[in-house]
Amino acid sequence: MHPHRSLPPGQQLAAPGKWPLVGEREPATDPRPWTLTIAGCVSQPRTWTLAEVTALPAVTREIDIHCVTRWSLVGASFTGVELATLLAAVQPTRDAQFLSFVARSPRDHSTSLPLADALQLGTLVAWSYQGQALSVAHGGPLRTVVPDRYFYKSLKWLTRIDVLSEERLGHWEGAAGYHNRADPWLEERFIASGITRQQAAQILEQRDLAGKTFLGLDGSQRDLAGLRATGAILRNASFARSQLQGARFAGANLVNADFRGSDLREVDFQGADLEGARFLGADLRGADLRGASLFGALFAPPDEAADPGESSAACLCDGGTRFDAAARETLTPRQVSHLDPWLPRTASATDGACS
Ligand SMILES: Nc1nc2c(c(=O)[nH]1)N[C@H]1C(S)=C(S)[C@@H](COP(=O)(O)O)O[C@H]1N2
Ligand SMILES: [Mo]
Repeated sequence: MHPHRSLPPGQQLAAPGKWPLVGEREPATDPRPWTLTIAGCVSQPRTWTLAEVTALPAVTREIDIHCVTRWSLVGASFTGVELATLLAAVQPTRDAQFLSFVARSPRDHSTSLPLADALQLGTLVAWSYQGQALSVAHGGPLRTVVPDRYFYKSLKWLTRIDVLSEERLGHWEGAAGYHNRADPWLEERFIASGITRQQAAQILEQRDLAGKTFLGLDGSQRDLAGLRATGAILRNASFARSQLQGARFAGANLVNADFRGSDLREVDFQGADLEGARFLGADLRGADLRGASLFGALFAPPDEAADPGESSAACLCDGGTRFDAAARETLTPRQVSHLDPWLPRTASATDGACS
């Protein structure tokens, strides 16, 4: 087992008392009462009402949450029923190899796990967090919590578990390019990019990625000044030590992007998804990060940092670097203390003319 309360590599603690919201924000609107069904390769398919689920033998466990976008929440207390208890009631057949957890959500979100892993990890079907009913935004009335896997394996608004003989990849594991096993201790965040560095060079030559999708693109150590990448989907891209002055990344998905040591002067990051992005040693003078999502983003080395490969320099900002007041709420205390001079105090302080 892993030493209690240590953090997996590349993770930092979320701001104390803050549980970030990730992915879908609410379940599908559906007037029918909540039910949980387990079907597929089982001898006794079954549907439970919510009252029946919560009447099953409950356990309370402290579980560490590790989001792939580099924030962790340790010792979160969840109450629910063990997946093992539910599965014992339906009796998986000999063909049963995989589970697909399906949400009652706008996109019928799903995620998958090998049956053996789901059991061995102690997967919980939870309805309560720190002694309170799970909030709807965090997956209430019912969600799974899978210890020792990145949190995208923990499904909000669970309504069905399909027991399968063959694997059916979920939302993040399929086209989005997230690693299918997702072991945080092995940093299994993304599948390897299918794009070679040479292909990346060709793609970047035009300096126009606007609206395009390239996962794991290697744009490191390049002159990309003025790059157009508005609305592009560039998860896990590397732009380490690149020249990106004046680049346009408004509304882009830059989850876990690597901007270490890059020149980001005057870059437009407005409304971009920068969760888990790294800016150590980057030059952010004049950059605009208003409306960007910053959970897990790294601007200065975290306290926990002992990663020898990590540049130890904090990023550079100036009076022209712009953040929302919300950044103060989403970043960790260490990040806030470094960025303090450039973070607006409160929403009312930024539009003070109203008072
Ligand atoms: N139904 C549903 N479940 C989901 C997601 C989602 O988008 N929809 N996102 C996953 C991801 S990536 C994470 S990190 C966690 C976030 O849960 P939280 O919003 O309660 O922190 O839910 C996971 N389960
Ligand atoms: Mo996530």
